[in-house]
Amino acid sequence: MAIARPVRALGLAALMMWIFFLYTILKPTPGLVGPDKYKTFERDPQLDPLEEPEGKLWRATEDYAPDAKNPARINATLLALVRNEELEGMLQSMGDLERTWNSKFNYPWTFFNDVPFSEEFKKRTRAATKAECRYEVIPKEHWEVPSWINDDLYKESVKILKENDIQYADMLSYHQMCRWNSGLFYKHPAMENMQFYWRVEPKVHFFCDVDYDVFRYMQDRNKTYGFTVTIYDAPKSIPTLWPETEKFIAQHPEYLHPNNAQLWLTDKTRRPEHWEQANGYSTCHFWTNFEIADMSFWRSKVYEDYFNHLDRAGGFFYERWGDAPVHSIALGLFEDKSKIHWFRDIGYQHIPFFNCPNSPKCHGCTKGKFYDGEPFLQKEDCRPNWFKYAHMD
Ligand SMILES: Nc1nc2c(ncn2[C@@H]2O[C@H](COP(=O)(O)OP(=O)(O)O)[C@@H](O)[C@H]2O)c(=O)[nH]1
Ligand SMILES: [Mg+2]
Repeated sequence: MAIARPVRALGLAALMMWIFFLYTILKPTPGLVGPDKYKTFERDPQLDPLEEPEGKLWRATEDYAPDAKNPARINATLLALVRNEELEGMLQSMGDLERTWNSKFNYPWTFFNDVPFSEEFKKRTRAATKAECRYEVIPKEHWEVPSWINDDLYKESVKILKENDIQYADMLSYHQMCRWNSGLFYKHPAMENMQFYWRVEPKVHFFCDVDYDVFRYMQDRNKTYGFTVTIYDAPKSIPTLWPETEKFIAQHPEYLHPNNAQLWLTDKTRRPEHWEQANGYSTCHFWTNFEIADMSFWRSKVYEDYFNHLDRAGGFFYERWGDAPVHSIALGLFEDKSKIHWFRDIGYQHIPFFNCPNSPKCHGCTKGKFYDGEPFLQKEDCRPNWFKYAHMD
């Protein structure tokens, strides 16, 4: 018996709907396969075997010798703000970075201090590298508390910060350091001709052999900023940083980059209490004690205007705004997020956090380990959000 054409068509449509229905319920759940598993952080990507980045990499050759006639090095420096008293810690960091990377490429070291470096500091740091060392004093106008900061208000504010257990709140130099690292270091005359820097603190560790020129990597891939670790900030150190940022955006909506990472900055789901206390900012930030970056971004009009806005608002002193949330917010809003790179291959530790990739090139840290054991510290890790709202490259 022949089936009428409309009935056949209906039957076919019903079959297709069934197939679609079955596909919908049986298809793999997002977040459980492929790179999505990293977004939910079922699995730390550092547990997976690591390979070098793809594409052309610049290897150590004689053109990277300290005295090479036509050096392959680009305009870049290792940069450390450090006190004379921190010499031993600085030597520890230098030893690690020289062994794993810089002894192959010989980029210069630039040391900054708010007072002159001692002869001992100079002698012993010079002995720790074949590369050139420069010792720079920060000009007073870059370090001193700006004239518009009211001393009484500062003292009152410190009391509140201390009641809220904000570390270093009563240490004026800490506030000065955060401000300098946010918006002044790249204005030092010694940095005038420099484009890239790698920030190094005393007492940090580098674990993995890195066999390519990371500055050229940044330049060749058109990257602005490289990080290793992201964590949440203490929200009570920055209650008005996000509201001030919102005011700034309202004045300059044109500064927002079309491919920004605002959703990363404003995520409420993972740590809602932080978002509440920071008035709309997740507090997730690049941990800036490590940063490899192109200063062109800090020198841009957008960042200059943003930094000046924040500086005038006074939160570097009346609160304890750190250079980490300030840099991170600026990058997240005003830069193309594809220009921000996770250096997953640079094994790093600043107590208590690690970046320890699973690679035979890494020694002295536990492979795939990010934090120092305690569940509380694990909670501070916000890399999953970066992977979710941005990317893993
Ligand atoms: N020269 C100098 N360096 C400082 C001063 N305060 C902080 N630093 C440096 O700034 C960086 C951050 O300070 P640190 O005490 O490590 O802060 P933490 O990492 O937030 O605990 C380190 O490289 C310090 O050596 C200061 O008053 N003078
Ligand atoms: Mg430190």
